[in-house]
Amino acid sequence: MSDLLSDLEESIIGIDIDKAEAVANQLVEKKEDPDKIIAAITSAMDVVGKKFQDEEYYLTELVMAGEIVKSILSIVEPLLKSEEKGPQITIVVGTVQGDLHDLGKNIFVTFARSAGFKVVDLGNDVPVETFIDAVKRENAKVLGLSCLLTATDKELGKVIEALKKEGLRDKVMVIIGGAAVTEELVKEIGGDAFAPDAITGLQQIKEWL
Ligand code: B12
Repeated sequence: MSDLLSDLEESIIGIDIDKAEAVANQLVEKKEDPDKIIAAITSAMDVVGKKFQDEEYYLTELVMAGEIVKSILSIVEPLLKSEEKGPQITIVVGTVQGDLHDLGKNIFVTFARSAGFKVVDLGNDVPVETFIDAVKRENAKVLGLSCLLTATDKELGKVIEALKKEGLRDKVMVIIGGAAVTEELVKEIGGDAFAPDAITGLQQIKEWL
C-alpha cells in the first residue's frame, strides 16, 4: 500500500480530521485509484468498529470517524466520477428501517451514478413500504439494500416478502450489502446477490444486464 493510503487509514483510526483532509487532497492530486481509497477507508472503519466493540472508543469517536469519512468522500468525489454513459435503468437503494448507517451505501450510490445508472436513493431508516412504493413508481430493475446492524437484518427478509406479496419479485433483482450481511444470509432470505463492497456490487449489476 502507498504511504498516502496508510496515512489515510491512520488518520481515520486516530480520528484526525485535519490530517485526513490533507491526505485526501494529496490523493486527488495523485489521481489515486478510487478502489484503493475505498478499501483503505473500509479497513480503517473496521478498526474503529473493533475499538468501539472493545470499549477503547465510544460513540463520540464512532460519530467523528463517520464525519471524517463523509469529508474524505466529498474531497475524493471527483476521482469516483466518470463520463461513462451507462444503461438507462433505475436502481432503488436504501438502508433498512432502524439502521442509520449510510456511508457505505452512499459510496455505492456515487459509483453507480458515475457508471451512468439512474439511482433513486431513499436514504437510511427506510420502512419496507417505502422500498416497495419506490420500486413500483420507478419501475426499478435493481433494488439495493444496506444493513449494518444485526438488530435490523430481519428487515431485509421483510422487504423480499413484501416484493413477493406485491407480485414484484420477478421484476427486480435484489442486491444486499453492509457489515451485518453475509452470502448465506442473502441466500436464506431469497435475495439475488451479496455485495461485499460497492465495486463488486456494481460489477454484479452490470453482469445481470
Ligand atoms: C461509522 C459507524 C457508525 C456511525 C454511522 C455514520 C453514518 N452516517 O453511516 C454512527 C455513529 C451513526 C453509528 C451508530 C451506531 N453504530 Co455503528 N458503526 C460504524 C462503523 C465504525 C463503520 C461503518 C462504516 O461506515 N464503514 C465504512 C463503509 C465504507 O463500509 P460499509 O458500510 O461496510 O460499506 C461497504 C460495503 O459493505 C458495501 N455496501 C454497504 N451497503 C451496501 C449496499 C449496496 C446496495 C451495495 C451494493 C453495497 C453496499 O459497499 C460499501 C463500500 O465498499 C461500523 C463498524 C464496521 N466495520 O462496519 C460500526 C457498527 C456497524 N456500528 C455498530 C453499532 C453497535 C452502532 C450503534 C448501535 C451504537 C450505539 N450504541 O448507539 C449505533 C446504531 C445507530 C443506528 N440506529 O443505526 C456495530 C454493529 C454491531 C452489530 N453486529 O450489529 C458496528 C459493527 C461496530 C462494532 N464492531 O460494534 N455507527
